[in-house]
Amino acid sequence: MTDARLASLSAALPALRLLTEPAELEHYGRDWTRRWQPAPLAIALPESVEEVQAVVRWAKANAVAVVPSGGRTGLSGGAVAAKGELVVSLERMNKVLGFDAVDRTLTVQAGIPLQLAQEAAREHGLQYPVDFAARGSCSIGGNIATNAGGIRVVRYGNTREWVAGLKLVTGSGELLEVGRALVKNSSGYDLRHLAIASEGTLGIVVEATLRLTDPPPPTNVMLLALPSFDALMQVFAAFRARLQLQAFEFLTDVALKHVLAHGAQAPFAESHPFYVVTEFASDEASEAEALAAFEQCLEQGLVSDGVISASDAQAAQLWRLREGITESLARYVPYKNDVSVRISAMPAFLAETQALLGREYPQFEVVWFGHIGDGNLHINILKPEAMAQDAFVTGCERVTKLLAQVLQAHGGSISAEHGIGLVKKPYLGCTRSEAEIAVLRGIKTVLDPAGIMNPGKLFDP
Ligand code: 2HG
Ligand code: ZN
Repeated sequence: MTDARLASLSAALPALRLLTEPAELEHYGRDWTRRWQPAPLAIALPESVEEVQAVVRWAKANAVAVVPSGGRTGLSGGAVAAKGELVVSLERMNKVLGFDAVDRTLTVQAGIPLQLAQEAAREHGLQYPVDFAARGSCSIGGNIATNAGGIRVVRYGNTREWVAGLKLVTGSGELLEVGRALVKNSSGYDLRHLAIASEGTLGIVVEATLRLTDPPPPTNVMLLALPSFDALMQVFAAFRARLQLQAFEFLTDVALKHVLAHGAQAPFAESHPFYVVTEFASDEASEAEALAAFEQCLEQGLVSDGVISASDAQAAQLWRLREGITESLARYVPYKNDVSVRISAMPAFLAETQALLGREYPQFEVVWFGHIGDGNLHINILKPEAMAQDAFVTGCERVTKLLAQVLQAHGGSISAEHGIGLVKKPYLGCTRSEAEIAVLRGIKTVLDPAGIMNPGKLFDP
């Protein structure tokens, strides 16, 4: 260990596990964006809250920037360490700490993967309902840091709704226990909500008490084929009016083409421009309602075909068509947009955005999909193989500036659920006013006075 700072860290905390091998720096220094060359100083793998506090205190005293790290499945660069930062991975803090049947809460260390938290809830006959495709690799801490959403927000809401309390190690190394899992608590500012979606810029979430709910009802999954973009929101309204929707997701034929090329099975003999995957609570009445909604949409020319799952295996197959998209696109190193508007603003926003992207991206393949029932669209632009990454990103950023104007006009957000990180930082102003950003900065100064917590993410120092 030649670096003087690392020698000092090892001397201060001899029991702390530190990784410094080039392959380890590379592995822990990047997230799923794959845009930045990782270059962390080292990786710290603390095992306890006290150890996290000690690492942060050391970092503050030595002016070393800290990047909190969960599963690194993020798509905005929030967990990237490309500037000699100390990555603090919570990977070894991955246990369930407690379950309370009366409060219906599960207390976990923040490094626990989402899927393990979901399974722990199930073992107690309950449900932790936040869910998305990266469930096996992402961590609860990362979910909290980005207020992760996913495929069941239309029914259950975002991560924010399910965090009853949490422990945060601030940029001063102090431990704040916020929320206390109280159902009612009117005692001033709710610091829990400051930590949620703070992207590691205020501190490190080390523990969380998650709210659980009744297990999900039996469900059916339906895949609908749609002839036009305009039909999407009308089909959503028709299904929402008759059914208790657990999910309402959409994808285009281009997205489906990539998932099929990746090994999924074609759902229909013919291809259609747009598809919806919807899941709804099922009983005899709701199956009849679903068919009635389908017939109604068919008569109005809003859907052109449909299939309903007859078994769990078939439901999983239909879900794969939606959940497999990100993985099937990964080899194109896509430029990702994750935008949202109010559901009521969706039709006008969709029309304008479609026109904008059609005009500005004639030479690129553009893949649309997302959580249409939440007003959240994912737009992935695929990099042509022969094109250099830098030129591609520069080209896309020019268009994102225009998209940000459209978002601003419709009162939308440049990041619905992936966070701002490095990728969306230049466009924060389309969603937050200058006055608001000044308040955000002020809050950071209080909780992270030395500016060591994930600097350069969310906004510049
Ligand atoms: C999803 O909804 C994820 O599948 C990833 O948020 C979206 O890859 C993306 O752009
Ligand atoms: Zn998503």
